[in-house]
Amino acid sequence: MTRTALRICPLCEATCGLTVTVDDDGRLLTARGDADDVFSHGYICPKGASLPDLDNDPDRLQRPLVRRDGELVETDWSDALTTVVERLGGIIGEHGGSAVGVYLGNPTAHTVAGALYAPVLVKTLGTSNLFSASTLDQMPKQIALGYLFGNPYAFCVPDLDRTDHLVVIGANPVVSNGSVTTAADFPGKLAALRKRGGRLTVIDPARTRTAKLADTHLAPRPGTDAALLFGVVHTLFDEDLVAPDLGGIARYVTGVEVLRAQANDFAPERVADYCGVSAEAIRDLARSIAAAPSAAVYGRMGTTTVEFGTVTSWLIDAVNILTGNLDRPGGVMFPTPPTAPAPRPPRPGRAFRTGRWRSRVSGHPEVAGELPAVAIAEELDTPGEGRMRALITVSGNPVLSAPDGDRLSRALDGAELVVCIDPYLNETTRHADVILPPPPPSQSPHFDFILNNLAVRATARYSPPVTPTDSRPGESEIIGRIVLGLGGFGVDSDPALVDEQVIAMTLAKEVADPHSPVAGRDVASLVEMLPDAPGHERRLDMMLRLGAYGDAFGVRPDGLTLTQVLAAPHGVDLGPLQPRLPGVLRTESGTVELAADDLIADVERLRSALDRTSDGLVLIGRRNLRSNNSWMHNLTALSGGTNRCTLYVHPDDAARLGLDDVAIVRGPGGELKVPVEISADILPGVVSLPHGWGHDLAGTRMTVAAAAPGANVNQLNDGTRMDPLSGTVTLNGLPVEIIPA
Ligand SMILES: Nc1nc2c(c(=O)[nH]1)N[C@H]1C(S)=C(S)[C@@H](COP(=O)(O)OP(=O)(O)OC[C@H]3O[C@@H](n4cnc5c(=O)[nH]c(N)nc54)[C@H](O)[C@@H]3O)O[C@H]1N2
Ligand SMILES: Nc1nc2c(c(=O)[nH]1)N[C@H]1C(S)=C(S)[C@@H](COP(=O)(O)OP(=O)(O)OC[C@H]3O[C@@H](n4cnc5c(=O)[nH]c(N)nc54)[C@H](O)[C@@H]3O)O[C@H]1N2
Ligand code: SF4
Ligand SMILES: [Mo]
Repeated sequence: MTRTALRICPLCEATCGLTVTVDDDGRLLTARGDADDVFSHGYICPKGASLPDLDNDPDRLQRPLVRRDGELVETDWSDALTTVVERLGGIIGEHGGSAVGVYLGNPTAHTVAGALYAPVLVKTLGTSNLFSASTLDQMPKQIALGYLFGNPYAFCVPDLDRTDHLVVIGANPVVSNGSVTTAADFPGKLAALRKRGGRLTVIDPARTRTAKLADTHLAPRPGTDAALLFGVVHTLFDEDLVAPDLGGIARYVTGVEVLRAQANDFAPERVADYCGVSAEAIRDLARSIAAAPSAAVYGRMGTTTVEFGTVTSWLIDAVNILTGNLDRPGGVMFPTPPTAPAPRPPRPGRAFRTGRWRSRVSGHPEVAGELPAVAIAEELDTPGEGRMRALITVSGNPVLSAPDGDRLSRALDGAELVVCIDPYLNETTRHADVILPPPPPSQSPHFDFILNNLAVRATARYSPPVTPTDSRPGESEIIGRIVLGLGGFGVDSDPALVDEQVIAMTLAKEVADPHSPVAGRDVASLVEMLPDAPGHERRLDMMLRLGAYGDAFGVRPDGLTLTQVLAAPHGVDLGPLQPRLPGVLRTESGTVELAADDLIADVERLRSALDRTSDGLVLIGRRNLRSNNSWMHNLTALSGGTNRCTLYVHPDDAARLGLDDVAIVRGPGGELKVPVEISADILPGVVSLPHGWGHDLAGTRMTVAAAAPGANVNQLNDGTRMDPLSGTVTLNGLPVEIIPA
């Protein structure tokens, strides 16, 4: 007998609704797109279709591992959690909370545990050493948002369903399925754009699958987009193309004249050589954005993990603002997720700042509460006062995903304690003293607390576990029990205590806020209205009820509650993006600050780069549809074919360098031997290698991945090049030398 169940796919930002079949033992058999899902309407990609393989992967850890006499051996949960809490307690007692670092990896953005419980763990530790994949990814965007809107989480996303001109810079959504913009079926949305007569422009040094769909494809030299975008800003002023009244929001915007003055030095004719794009093409780009009834400029990895990441991210939104496309349908808009607190009247905030503290060794400024991931190794391996002695990783594999994994490996071996919450014994977790494996997706609840904040359409969709968790704790419970243990309650106490504390604190704050939909009400009677359900469901119900669409605990009887969401297994549709200015603004001035001092100061660095002459090769990354960072190479169904770790080289470069099958690539951090794939789809002077490979390290248990290990591109990177405003390391645009092997 098989039954079917619905699941939101937890594997990428597209959050597709899937229909899975399950056998009597609770094993997933198949997965296909759920045609009735209100957000994804049946879309699925090869990774989603492989969810059963991932769920059933025999290499997935079933029980905790603890290091005894140098070996990782299986143990029971009580022992593993007690060991973690006792050893953490000892280190914190002796050296303080900051002696324990935390690294949050990519899947924390997808799991309930990552959204609701990881922050409680970080707070309980009281550590200033928080790291995440964000500083290998989108942090520059967040810092730019902080300066522009006063809130590094005020993401504005392209209104894909309504735009007339989409400009994609340094992103390949046909392969990645979109990022920092949650939209299921991105390829379908691009096709729909073309069908309604809209335009697609792609700016990318590689002729990617997305670029192949474009009306216009510009191929700049890697790392030069900030100058190119300044050329666009210059043109908008120069040719009088700035939208009258900025499309109706001019009263909320300050700094236009400062930006105009800055753009003076960046005429397209001045930046063309540096960018490798003609002045006329840059002017045409500006004209076509300004002329479109609506347009949205969207940037991703190729605009953030680069030398001028924050300035690039800022200028993307500057172009959106100047062309009247911020906060209007078809432009870029701020989503209203169902679990964010209901909008309040606009209020000025405090000036957005970074550097509220600094890293001990290199003095990197704190950014949005974090320190650069690239600093983990040096914080662990540099002796002295304030040294980080332990690291907890939650769903991360920084040995492969961050620069110089060899140094990080040594630093982890030298640490007093390494705890990994992770289902695999991989390149990072092999260094653990304790590995705490969460159950597979089918046994975990799913709600997109984080990604709904980036979604191009508002929905509320919840997947309870397909099968009840077997005897092992869920990931929320694992973290909850560590938190309780550190708080002196004992690791075997009921993790619901953590939830009840969060609920009590949240509601106390809400009832005291005169603008809250529950202002002045009694906390105890609100708590009583929450369902008799697991802690995360009680929190979800509370958040929905306090949210923009919520029932405000009975005040709006038609409003959203968890009961309503559970009654709609394909999801509740909450409609298209809505204008949110000025309510979202939290800058000190209460305006969109188009020319923050720190951004303007960094323009100087860009100016001095314009005259740089470089004729060397530069390395960029690429993604494959059947891969996901470092951890899906263990599934046979996704391996092989085009998903291989090869170096793309333009035929002219290959001929010049005398390359055939295999090349040696030398970067600032080391060298690698890699197979060559000659491709005219990459710009001459540019080569690309995917990341997340290098599965040949000793001590892992990922059998399929180890059979075709590939090479770790991040071993070429010494991590010293970074965007200083965001602490984000340069992953795209690394200088390399290549010789035949
Ligand atoms: N050169 C180069 N480097 C890059 C990039 C690049 O483009 N080029 N991309 C960067 C980007 S964008 C990112 S996001 C980072 C990713 O960096 P990381 O997040 O450090 O690495 P991932 O490969 O995503 O590893 C995810 C880990 O989570 C585990 N995991 C999977 N599911 C779960 C779960 O449900 N719970 C728990 N607890 N663990 C789980 C997996 O086993 C794996 O160990 O890599 C970055 N590194
Ligand atoms: N199939 C698959 N999907 C994924 C992932 C995966 O590993 N595989 N990873 C997920 C994660 S964690 C993320 S963050 C997203 C990333 O999502 P995307 O950013 O859409 O994915 P990338 O393939 O990294 O696209 C970056 C593009 O930037 C280009 N580029 C590089 N340097 C420059 C530059 O200097 N300027 C310009 N203009 N372009 C440049 C590259 O050629 C590449 O096409 O994808 C997510 N989805
Ligand atoms: S696009 Fe992303 S969310 Fe959708 S099925 Fe594929 S991996 Fe899952
Ligand atoms: Mo990412």
